[in-house]
Amino acid sequence: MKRYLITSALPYANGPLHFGHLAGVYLPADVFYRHTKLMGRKAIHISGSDEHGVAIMLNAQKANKEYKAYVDEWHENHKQLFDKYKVFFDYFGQTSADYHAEEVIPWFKAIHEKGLIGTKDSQQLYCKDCKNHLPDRFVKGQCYSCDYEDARGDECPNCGIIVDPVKLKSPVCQICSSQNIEEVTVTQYYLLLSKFEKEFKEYLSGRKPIWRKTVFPFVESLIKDGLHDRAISRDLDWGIDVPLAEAKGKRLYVWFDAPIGYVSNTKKMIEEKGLSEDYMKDWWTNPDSEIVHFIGKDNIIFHSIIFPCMSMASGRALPATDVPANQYLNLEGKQFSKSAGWYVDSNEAVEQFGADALRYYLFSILPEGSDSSFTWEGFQARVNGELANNIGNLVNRCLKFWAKNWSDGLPAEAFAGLFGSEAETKFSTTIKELHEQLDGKHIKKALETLMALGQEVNTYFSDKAPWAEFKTDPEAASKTIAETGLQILVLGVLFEPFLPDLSENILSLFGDKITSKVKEQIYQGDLSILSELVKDGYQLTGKPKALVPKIDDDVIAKLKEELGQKGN
Ligand code: B3M
Ligand code: ZN
Repeated sequence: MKRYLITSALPYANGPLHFGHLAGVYLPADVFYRHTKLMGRKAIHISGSDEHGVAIMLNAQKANKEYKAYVDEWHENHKQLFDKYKVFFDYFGQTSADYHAEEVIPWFKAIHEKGLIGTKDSQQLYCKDCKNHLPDRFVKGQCYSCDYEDARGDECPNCGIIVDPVKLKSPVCQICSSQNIEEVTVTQYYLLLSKFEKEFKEYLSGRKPIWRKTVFPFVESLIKDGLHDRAISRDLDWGIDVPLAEAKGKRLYVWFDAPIGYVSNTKKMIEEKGLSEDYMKDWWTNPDSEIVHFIGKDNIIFHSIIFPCMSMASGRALPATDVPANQYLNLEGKQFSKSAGWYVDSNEAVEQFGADALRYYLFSILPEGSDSSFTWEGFQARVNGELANNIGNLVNRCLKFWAKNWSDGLPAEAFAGLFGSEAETKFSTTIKELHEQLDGKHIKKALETLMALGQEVNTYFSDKAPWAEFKTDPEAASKTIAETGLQILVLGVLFEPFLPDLSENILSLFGDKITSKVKEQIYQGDLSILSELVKDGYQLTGKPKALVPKIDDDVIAKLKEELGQKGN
């Protein structure tokens, strides 16, 4: 049976996560994972903190903290944020932990033994004042391509080129701000991708039908003049040692060890849960595994070229099945930037509005095919106009009326009209459509499909007006409530991947007859379980309360004002 290895990009333990990270990676991965599990398939969701690299070293130094203490703090911070947004991981580990290095070493050795890692001399900048080598972000200067003043040693944020740091004009050391910089020759280890071109291209051609239109052609364009060797070592004092006796003092480049984190964290998960599985045989090298990497578009090269090559070359993992990379989410039209104050604290937001409202809005603007933008007004409009009006209200009106007028339960006959009805058929076909969309990772579309169904139920219910019906024909009203109520139960189940809290709140009103097995059966579209459930009538448990609070204008006005002030 197929099993799903779902991974989310390991966030750098280096600062707060904003809506862009959540919408670009973690929320879509969470929906896909929850959907896959509800379908009764075997799946795990793996991620963890990415804790090496120059950016982290610089920020830890600025914060006057030890590297390990610094990354541990952000690791905890991110874990708590994911909990609040109801993003579930089977394991969320750390790349600075020993178990991770223990997995990275055999990868390096296996690739090295195949002759696919070698040394090369290259030019590097060296700060004569603080006596540090200056790779990547340790140096800034003027871009040689677009003249932008603040280009980094790894990339130019203005024109987007991958920067060769020795070519930067007027380079400045980012550790001590000195300009007393010279060029020196250093030996580094390289991943010899140029020798692996044939194997990679063969693999890539098989991916064409599966990968997104925003991913596959981009990957093709990246390799149009062949695969290039890439340096995978650095002269730094934070990172995993290059595991060769002659490589004293060299550390692995962060992007070599980070993706192996998916594998090391799977191993650790199995160990901690005490499972009898083998992380390689059962998961990473199992031909039945679908390996799905959720990432943002800036990580495509690593997940669709470099890590697949590393995986195939080492024989320690199969290459990715799918790389559903998303585009960027902006904030009111401009890129999120903490330093420029153009930024919303995602932790404060979830404390204020809860996971349902934010998840709902973020899914509705998911940057799947193109960049999109978070706006406070959009948030209010979507939550109030769609989620609260069509779903929250419907559930509230119907189930309250049920609880009030049939507190001992509705009789079996009241439900009968739903079975074999058009509404039931509509549910069945929509559920199939939903499955297809979610299997294809079209999450935004899937939510639209589900909301359209909810809206139909809502319209039907409003048109029937059971509160008026009740006065003249209570039996007719009981049918309306029973049939709508059952549809709400199904909607509640279908909402689980998107809005797990809302789903749980709805289902809790239906009591403990809704076991996880019943839930799965309904989710999978087997509606025959419904007649079974109501065969002796059905009684609600608990009192329905407002599920989706509306967001007031003045709350939004205040948030917009705060944003304006921060951004100035
Ligand atoms: N930490 C990049 C990022 O957060 C990086 C992803 C690693 S995935 C192996 O954008
Ligand atoms: Zn310096």
